[in-house]
Parts: sequence; C-alpha cells; structure tokens
Amino acid sequence: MSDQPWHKTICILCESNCGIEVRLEDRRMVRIRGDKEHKASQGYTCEKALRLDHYQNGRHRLTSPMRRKSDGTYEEIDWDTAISETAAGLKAVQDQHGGETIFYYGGGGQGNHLCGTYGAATRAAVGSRYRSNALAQEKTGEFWVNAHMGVSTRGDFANSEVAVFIGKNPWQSHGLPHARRTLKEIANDPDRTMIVIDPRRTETADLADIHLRVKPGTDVYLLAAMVKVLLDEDLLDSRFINDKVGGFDEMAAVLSAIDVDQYAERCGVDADLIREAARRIGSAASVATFEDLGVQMAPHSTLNSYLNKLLWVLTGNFAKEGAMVAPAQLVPFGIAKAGAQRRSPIAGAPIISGMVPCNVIPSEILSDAPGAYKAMIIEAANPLHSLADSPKWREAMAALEFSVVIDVAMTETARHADIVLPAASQYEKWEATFFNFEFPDNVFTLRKPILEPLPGTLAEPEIHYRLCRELGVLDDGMLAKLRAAAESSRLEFAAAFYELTSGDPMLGRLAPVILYATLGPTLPDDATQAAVVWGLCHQAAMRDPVSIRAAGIEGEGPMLGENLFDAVLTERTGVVFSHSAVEDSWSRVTTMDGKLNVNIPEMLELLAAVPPSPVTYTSAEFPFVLAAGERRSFTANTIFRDPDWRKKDREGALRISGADADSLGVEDGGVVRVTTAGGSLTTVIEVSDTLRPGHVTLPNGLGVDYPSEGGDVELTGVPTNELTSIGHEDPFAGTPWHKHVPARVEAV
Ligand SMILES: Nc1nc2c(c(=O)[nH]1)N[C@H]1C(S)=C(S)[C@@H](COP(=O)(O)OP(=O)(O)OC[C@H]3O[C@@H](n4cnc5c(=O)[nH]c(N)nc54)[C@H](O)[C@@H]3O)O[C@H]1N2
Ligand SMILES: Nc1nc2c(c(=O)[nH]1)N[C@H]1C(S)=C(S)[C@@H](COP(=O)(O)OP(=O)(O)OC[C@H]3O[C@@H](n4cnc5c(=O)[nH]c(N)nc54)[C@H](O)[C@@H]3O)O[C@H]1N2
Ligand code: SF4
Ligand SMILES: [Mo]
Repeated sequence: MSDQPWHKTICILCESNCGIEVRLEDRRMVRIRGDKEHKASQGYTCEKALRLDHYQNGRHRLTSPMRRKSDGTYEEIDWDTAISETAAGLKAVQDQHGGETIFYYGGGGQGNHLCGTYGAATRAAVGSRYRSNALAQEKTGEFWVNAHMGVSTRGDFANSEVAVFIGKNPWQSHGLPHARRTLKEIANDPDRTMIVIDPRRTETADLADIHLRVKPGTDVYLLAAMVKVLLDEDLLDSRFINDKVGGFDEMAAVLSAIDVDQYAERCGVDADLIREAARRIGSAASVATFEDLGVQMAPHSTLNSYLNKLLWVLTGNFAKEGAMVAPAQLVPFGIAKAGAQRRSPIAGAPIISGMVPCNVIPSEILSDAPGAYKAMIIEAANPLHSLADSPKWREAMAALEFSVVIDVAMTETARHADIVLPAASQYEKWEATFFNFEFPDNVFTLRKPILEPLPGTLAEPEIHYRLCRELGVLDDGMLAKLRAAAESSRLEFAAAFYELTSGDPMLGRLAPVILYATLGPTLPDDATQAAVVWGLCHQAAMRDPVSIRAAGIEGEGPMLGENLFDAVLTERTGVVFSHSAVEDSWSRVTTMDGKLNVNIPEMLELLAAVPPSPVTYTSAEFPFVLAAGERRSFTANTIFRDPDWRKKDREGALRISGADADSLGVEDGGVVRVTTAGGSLTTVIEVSDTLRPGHVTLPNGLGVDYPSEGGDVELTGVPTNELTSIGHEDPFAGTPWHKHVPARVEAV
C-alpha cells in the first residue's frame, strides 16, 4: 500500500474545493488526505472529503444511456442512438416552437464548471435563450444588489478585526479559506470580534463574541437597526463616504425614519446588544461580513443583502486589509449587469446574471401562453429534488415535449426525462471550478483525471461535441483548417481561431466544442477536455493583465494568455493566476463614477414599505417555522446518494427544542410527522438545545433514493422540497424562503 502513488485532485463537495491527495486501489479511493502543496487550501480539509469514494464508486453510477419507455420505465440504449434521439428530440421542438422554448438548467455543481461551458455550445446549436441554475434560488438577490451598488465582494476574514456572519454557519458550510482554522483564530484572539446573526446557536455562534439571536425571518429589522445606530452615533467613515460613496443622502433620508428600540423588539434582540454590535463594527480597523442562506432564503432576502452591504460601505470597509475586497476571477460572476432588465418570457420575472428565477420555471413550462418552455436540457443538477415544490416539478417535467438529463446517476430528475446520458465522474475527466475567491492571491485549479472513465460513460465535452455534430452546426472544412493550425503552433491556432470566429457570433458561442475538436487533440497529457480553458485564459488575460502579471505570469499580447494556460495545464496544485493589492478592488467597481452607490431606489422603496411588525407566516394550522435545508457535518447537497456516506445522523433528523419535543411527547430519536402547505412526511427527531421553541430544522440534500444491494430503491431522510411551495419567495428576485416554511409537527 505504502508504495502506491498519491494522486492530486480536489474535493468537489463545497465551494472551498480543497486540494486533496488520493490513493487508489483498483478504482476505489481508499485513502484521501489534504494536499499540503495546494496553493489555496494548503492541506486543509474537513471530514467530508474522506468519504468521496461514495460519490465515485456508489451503486448510483449509470453505465449506459437510458431511454424512457411509454410505461415510464427505462431501457438501456447505445450512445449513437442516444445522441441521435436527443438531437432529434431537441430539433423537433426547435422546429415546431422555436429554439427559445428549449430551457437549459444546471451546468455544474460545486466542483465541475467546465461541463456548463461546453453545454453553452449545445444551447447555441438549438437556439436556446433561457437558462438557470441553483444560484437563481439563493444568490441572485445579492447579485442584483451588487450590480446596482457596483461591486461583487468577498470578506478578507484572515485579517479582519471584526468578522460578521449573517445567516451563515461557516463551521459547517465553509466558504471561506480554511474556515474552521480561521474561525478559531478569530475566536481565540482577544483583539478580534466575531458577530453571528442566527436564530440557532450554531457551531459558529458558539465561537462568537456577540451572538445576535434574531427571531427567524426578522433580520431586516435587525440589520436596519444596526445601520441606524451607525448613523445616529456617527460611527460612519465620513471621509470615505464623501470621496467614495454615491447616494448617501437619499439612503440616509429613508433610514432616518427607523426607531432602533422598536426594531429591536421586532427582531427579538436586545437593543443594547444591537448597539454594542454596531459600535464594534463602527470602531474597528477592519470589518468583513458574509451573508448566506439564513437571510438569502428568508423573508426580505434581497433587502437583507442591501442592508448587509450598508454595514461595511458606510464604515469604509472596502478595498483595505481585513475588509471587503473584490478578487480578480478567471471567469467572473457574482454581479448582474445593470441596464435594461431582461425578463422571463411568460411571468416577466427579472433575469438576473442571465438566470431565470428558479421558482418561475415550472409555471413557464405549464403555461398555455406562447413562448412556454417545451423542452429541457438538464446537466449536473437535480432540480426536481433541489428546487422548491417537487410535486409541481414532476408535473412540469411530465408536460415537456422532450427532456434530457446529463448526470452520473439516475436522479429524481432523470427519472422524469426522455433520455438520460451518463457522464464520466469528476475524477474521470479534466474538470475545474470557477469558485475562485482567494485573496490577495487567487488560485485556479485544473484537475487531471485520476481514473479512466467508467465504461459506458462519456465526459460532457464529448457529449456536447457529438450533439453539436448531430445537430449539423459544425463545419468540417473549418474544423480541418483549425486543426491544421493547431498542429503547427498554438499562436498560429490563436490567429486562425480569431479570424474564423470573430465575425460570427454563432461560432463564438460554439467555440467550446470547436476548441475541443481542434485544439484539444494537440494538447499534451491527453488534455483534450481542457481545451475550453485555453479560451478562458485568453479572455482573462485581456480583461485583467495587471493582476495576472502581478501573479508572476509573463508575456506580451497573446503570450500572456498562452503562458497562463500553460501554467494551468501543467500545475496540479493550483496556479496563482492573479494577485491583487487591496486597492485594486476599486478597479473592479462598475459604476460610472467609480463610487459605491447606496441610492438604490428599489431597495429604498422596499425598506420604506417594511411593515411595522413582522409578517407572521405561521398560523394555528402551521405553528412552527421550519428551516428546510440546514448544512451539517454530513450533508453535501445531493452529490452523495449512498446514505452510508453519513458517519452520523444517517436519517438526517429534524432538530427540535426540548420544550417542543416535551409538549409533543416525543423523545430524542422518536418519529414525528411534518406537514406544510406543500406536503407531509415523517422523520426522526433530534432534541437540540441549539433551537428555540417554535423553530425546527431539517438537513439539505437528504431523501435521495439509492439502490440497495438487493437492487431495491431506498430513500433515506426527508426530501425537503416535497414540503416547500412555489409562491413562498422573495417578490423581488424570486428566491425561495426555504428557511422559513410554516409547518405542523405531530407525534406519530
Ligand atoms: N456541510 C455542507 N456544507 C455546504 C453545503 C452542504 O450541503 N453541506 N452546501 C454548500 C452550499 S450549496 C451553500 S449555498 C452553502 C450554504 O451555507 P449556509 O448558508 O451557511 O448554510 P445553512 O445551514 O443552509 O444556513 C445558514 C444558517 O442560517 C440560519 N438561519 C435560519 N433561519 C434564519 C433567519 O431567519 N435569519 C438568520 N440570520 N439566519 C437564519 C441557520 O440556522 C443556519 O445556521 O453551504 C455550502 N457548504
Ligand atoms: N429546501 C431546500 N432546497 C435547497 C437548498 C436548501 O437549503 N433547502 N439548498 C439549495 C442550494 S443552495 C443549492 S446550491 C442546490 C443544489 O442543488 P443542485 O444544483 O441540483 O445540485 P446538486 O445537489 O449539487 O446536484 C448536482 C448533480 O450533479 C450530478 N453530478 C455529479 N458529478 C457530475 C458530473 O461530473 N457530471 C454531471 N453531468 N453530473 C454530475 C449529481 O449526481 C447531482 O445529480 O440545492 C438547493 N435546494
Ligand atoms: S467539503 Fe468543502 S471544506 Fe470540506 S474538504 Fe471538501 S471542499 Fe474542503
Ligand atoms: Mo448553494
């Protein structure tokens, strides 16, 4: 064993994407450890990475394309049939209803974003115009605020004097570099302060200096009160505001109406504690904040994002050490384009950062109106399980004229598709994540496969190449010319590629598969599937040459992109592709005047309209607030299907306070029924003193089915979205309020 090599790759379970080393025995990942040489994670991992073999080698893996029969069961078909029937199914919808009725969902999870770039070519080939993914059920409200304020940021928590976590439990969910190490460092340093805003006493809250234990769903009152204290007590950075902030007076005029004591009562947090927290923020040398699902999936979500950002903008905590910064990204996202608002075809919902709000997709499928979606391409996502209202999604999938799912498993979504195409796993192909948020040195890791593809599977680049070919959009003559250029040199290829594609937007959109078919085969190390990264490196080099050079990548003109690509292609421990000084964050501000804009009329109107007392969503029928989807030590969206991956809490218990369990007469480990407006299911409970009476939580990502050794399909835990409903969502960005589902809990 000890002479077996360690293969370098990354953990695909959360956006931190820690570098790992893996030892293989045949195809099994038998030992996994943190990769000390990885430029970003430097050996850090959490307990989940060690369980990755359950993803790679579980019984869920598909080994043949599947076709749905008229009785709803599936039969295996060969790849040629699968590709031709998929192309024909999409073409038929395109011909009859127009390509804009073909909807694309997904494109990557936490660690696989190359598949979505190749998927863009198939979208172009069929004339698809509308798409979405999981970000449009969590982050689009924040992205919209970013666009109007002018910047997308991350917190420099490694150096912050004050760290603020708002509806975010990084001890479990990570999302900042070396999360647990960083949290402990902050907690152990008497000069630094951690402020946690969460109704539950989470693992992170236990480390906090100040825990603002807000009543679920009332953060808007708490955050607004904190901003008001900053205004009242002159805790602002006036110089920063004068020089660098636009629209202060308009914002302050609305905020001035707030009564801190009243708002404190509404959110259930002691007014003195709110003042203490605001004073700490207002007097610190540096403050970094992180808002996540606890506010983004709860009432007033977009407005909460705005208020969070006021906390650090008004105190001058931008573009300095320990504060909020804007890292250069290899593939930028996180900020919507301001300007004319694109809307979805039927509901007219705002399309933010190119994504249709997830909650309108089913009704835009089920609608009779012209323009309704008639087909779906779903890739590396499980919307029938992960989006609100699974029953409605089943209905919608059944109404589609054609659907194809590209996945490693026969997922809940796949079970409703016409064709299912089995993908090679993320350890069986070249892949990469675009979740690159390190600062000041940002790191991109292109992964090399550590295993051959499971027989019967194909990697997405090949799937999309075959689909585009079958759809007849690739010109063989042009491909031959490009291939010849690629064989002679990459610079010659670059010249030929830009000459052929620059005048033709369609070719630009097909570029990923064109690169795959032409440049791909000439790349060293059999890196054909990484061809699209060549284009991404060139785009990055044109967008941000300064930060790339500061990272030590050299070259003039196209050589900068070439050298960046070479580094990415050969380096297995991540490449520092950009280095930013803190002040460089200003160069990524997108407003016309270069200032951070706080006068966002839509947000100020919403703020002025916040009701005097919080809206109560609970009722006699549904007296509990259910947080449907909590991150725990053994949850990882739906990447794992095998319940044995979970070392503890196998069933994913409903957490409930002792007082509530007593009044239900149920003990720890007992079974209850949870009923909401959307559905009703049973679950075991875990009595937990981290919750207040009236508040219960279920983990995310459970309730996926898995074949038992005998072949029967078994379901473990609660699929939370059987309980959630469309309509219970942010009126602005359409993001669901999964943290605030009114529910009834009964003993069974
Ligand atoms: N272990 C693990 N880690 C993960 C994932 C995973 O599945 N498992 N998924 C990854 C993904 S996709 C994401 S988006 C992130 C999400 O990461 P987080 O947002 O940190 O995760 P959650 O546990 O869903 O929610 C955070 C907190 O919101 C709190 N909360 C509930 N209601 C309210 C409220 O009304 N107000 C406030 N202020 N807080 C509230 C909850 O108590 C919880 O502690 O995690 C990532 N990391
Ligand atoms: N009620 C409730 N619902 C939630 C949440 C919640 O807190 N509460 N959290 C939400 C959040 S924040 C998120 S991000 C979403 C996540 O939900 P989804 O975006 O649907 O993502 P995953 O669960 O990560 O599913 C990824 C899919 O990719 C497949 N896959 C894995 N590797 C590959 C590969 O290499 N190629 C292909 N083609 N497929 C692959 C997996 O089998 C899986 O089916 O869930 C959301 N849903
Ligand atoms: S789950 Fe996230 S934090 Fe844990 S090892 Fe994987 S990438 Fe790192
Ligand atoms: Mo997420």
